[in-house]
Amino acid sequence: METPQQDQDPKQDKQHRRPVAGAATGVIAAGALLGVAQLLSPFFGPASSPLASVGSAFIDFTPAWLKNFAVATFGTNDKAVLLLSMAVVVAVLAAVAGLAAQRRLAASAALVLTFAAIAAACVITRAGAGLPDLLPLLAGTAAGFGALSFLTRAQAPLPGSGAAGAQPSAEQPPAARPNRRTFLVGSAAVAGTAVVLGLGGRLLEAARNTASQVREALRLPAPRLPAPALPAGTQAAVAGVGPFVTPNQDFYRIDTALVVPELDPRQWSLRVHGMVENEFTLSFDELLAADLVESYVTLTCVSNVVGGNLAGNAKWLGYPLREVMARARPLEGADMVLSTSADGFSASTPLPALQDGRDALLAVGMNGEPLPLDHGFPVRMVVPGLYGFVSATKWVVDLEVTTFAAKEGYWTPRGWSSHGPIKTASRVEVPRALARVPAGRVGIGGTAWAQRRGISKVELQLDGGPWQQAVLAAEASIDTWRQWSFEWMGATAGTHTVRVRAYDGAGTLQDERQAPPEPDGSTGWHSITFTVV
Ligand SMILES: Nc1nc2c(c(=O)[nH]1)N[C@H]1C(S)=C(S)[C@@H](COP(=O)(O)O)O[C@H]1N2
Ligand SMILES: [Mo]
Repeated sequence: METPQQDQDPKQDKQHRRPVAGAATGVIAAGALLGVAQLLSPFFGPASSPLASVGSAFIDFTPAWLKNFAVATFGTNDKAVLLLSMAVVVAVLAAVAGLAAQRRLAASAALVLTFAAIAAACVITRAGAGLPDLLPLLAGTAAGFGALSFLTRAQAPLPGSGAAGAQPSAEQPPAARPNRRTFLVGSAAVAGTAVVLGLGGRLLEAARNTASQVREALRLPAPRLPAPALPAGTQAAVAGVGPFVTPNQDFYRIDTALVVPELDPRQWSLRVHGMVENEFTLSFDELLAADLVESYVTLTCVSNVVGGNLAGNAKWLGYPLREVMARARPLEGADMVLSTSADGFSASTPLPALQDGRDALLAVGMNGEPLPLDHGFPVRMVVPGLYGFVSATKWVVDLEVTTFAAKEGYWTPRGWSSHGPIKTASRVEVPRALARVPAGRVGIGGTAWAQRRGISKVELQLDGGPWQQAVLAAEASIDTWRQWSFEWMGATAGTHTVRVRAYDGAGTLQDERQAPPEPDGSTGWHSITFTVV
């Protein structure tokens, strides 16, 4: 065995390396924990993945200002940013546990157990989670702690009683060469195993993803009532304005689901209950066998800022919610339908919006194909005229007829409104902000929307001059957005500002006052600056 020769000399670099080794040990052990959990979680429910559940719980605690900041700053990349931040936090906590282990394994064990307990609380409070969902975390924690103590021992001799602290002293010699090799080889082995287990878990997960397999094979029935053909000229006459119908892969995605729910339609059912005369459940087959209709509806997110792109227009295929309500027969006094998704999100939709004849749908199809998984497969709600957070529940499994006084949707206790009618909005899409365009004729164009009311006029203002009327593209319906354009003939060199405003179908002018998205949708007139060269 190695014996202390001197306090400093050859071991000094070793001493300097120790904190790094401790931190690395913690990070590698966390990798082992996550790798084992990842390998096992495909055999349990979606909540059993500790990272996913911790992230989801974090999202659930996100207040309006933070959600708004995240969406405004990162847009639809908000989840990637969250995952990256989580990775950093996990690495830091793991490094702390690794450093603690160098001093006292017991202290580190207490830390690891605390982290595991917090993760367990996140797992078990997820929608649809049960006790077995804790098993991947438990097994992972055991493996992670095993790796931590093994690699800590391999780094250096532990202080004998634990009381001596980490600093090598004359009585507690620092590690010598053989241990160092054990440590490096052990670290590589544990890290490699963790990566293999994690990747194996991913493959297993993909293999067990019946939702995407069933979706691939699914043929949707033809609608009893197809959408009327789009009128000619819904696309604005200038190049560069987005497509009138948003392709599925370009459709904005906003939700609280860190991991997209994978629902097997054969197991899916919708429970309709609450203040109704007739409670019932609907299976996917029953839904497909019903009289489906098709409708173009523009969805909008309440988090959209002035000029933002959290809006999309699609042709939806679905079963009218008015038929669902007619079968349920709501009781006197009910004024809200709380729709809940498989992952626990919920939306409060005014009951009249589901009964007044608009195309409020239990949608199964989007632009001619089954709903993409991340847009709610197999079934979601689509309600014209209401922001998504109070109407467009994806992966919907439960409709409770109730009252606004009795129940709240997901975002309401987090600082957002209980109601969310869509506000009139308009934006400039071409020229792009800060674009440089050639002098002469400049095509200006964009989109405006006021679902349920329609758009009757769009005006624009160049460099603070008089308001001029834009050319409106054809209107598909009052529930879809409407494009507009304007040819500026004599554009002169220099920097210019264009500002836009819309009037809804009743002739009401869009609100000029600048307001942020929370609590019930942004307002203000969009303007951009561009340069003619
Ligand atoms: N299950 C579930 N459904 C949800 C949400 C969610 O977080 N979870 N977000 C809602 C919000 S805020 C919006 S704007 C729309 C967006 O639908 P999309 O992602 O298909 O564009 O979905 C709604 N439905
Ligand atoms: Mo939203």
